[in-house]
Amino acid sequence: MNILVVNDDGYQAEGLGILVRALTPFGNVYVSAPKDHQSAKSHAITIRSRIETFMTEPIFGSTATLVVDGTPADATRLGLKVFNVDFDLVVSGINYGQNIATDILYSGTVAAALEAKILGVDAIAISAHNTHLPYLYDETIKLMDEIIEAKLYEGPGILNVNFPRDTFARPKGVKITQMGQRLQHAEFLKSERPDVYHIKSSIISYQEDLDSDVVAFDEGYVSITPLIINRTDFNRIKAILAIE
Ligand SMILES: [Mn+2]
Repeated sequence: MNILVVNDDGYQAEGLGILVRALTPFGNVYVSAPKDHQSAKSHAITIRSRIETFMTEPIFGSTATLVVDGTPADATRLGLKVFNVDFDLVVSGINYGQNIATDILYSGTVAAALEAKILGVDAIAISAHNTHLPYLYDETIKLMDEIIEAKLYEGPGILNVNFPRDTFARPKGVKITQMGQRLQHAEFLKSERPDVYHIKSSIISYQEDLDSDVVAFDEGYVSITPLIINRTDFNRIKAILAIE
């Protein structure tokens, strides 16, 4: 297999190294990653300025490594273009920090995977509460083995994978989940200047469905949520048409 690894934490991130090392048993692993930290940049793309890139010494046992002075989605676009390779799979991560519920909307990790799918390559996004978890390397190999063996990565959208809360010594298992409802509330912190703002995100919890990624995260399971690109609310189309 030819696998492209991308991320949003930057090419020097610990989680990227774990992912690359975990994927090398499955094929040739190429890396295209942002030069700097690009978390919460969502699906931003650079179209009004040029994007500088450089090839660096292949990192963490990869075949080749491209560093992109741009966003996560830029890194996906350039990785697929610059390496003269037919990629079978793009894997994004492993992100430092979970991407569950509405985190997904802000996530550069998820967007980098979605961008691959938009460009016609199957993709998986992987995130963890933190990337220092000792089991992360072993469990990622195990998980990727199951996903690749069963070709679970093939589909109309991407898979969004999250490792559970870091209070668990190991994941209890894997659950197929749906996106939860939990929200990030913008909290305005005190600032010395009235024209300077410091906005922090704080979590607003909901009564979640039992099969949500939030519940799996809190209860110690790896969650796999299939995500699609088309956001149309088909039920609402039907409801509106029924009124007319
Ligand atoms: Mn990140």
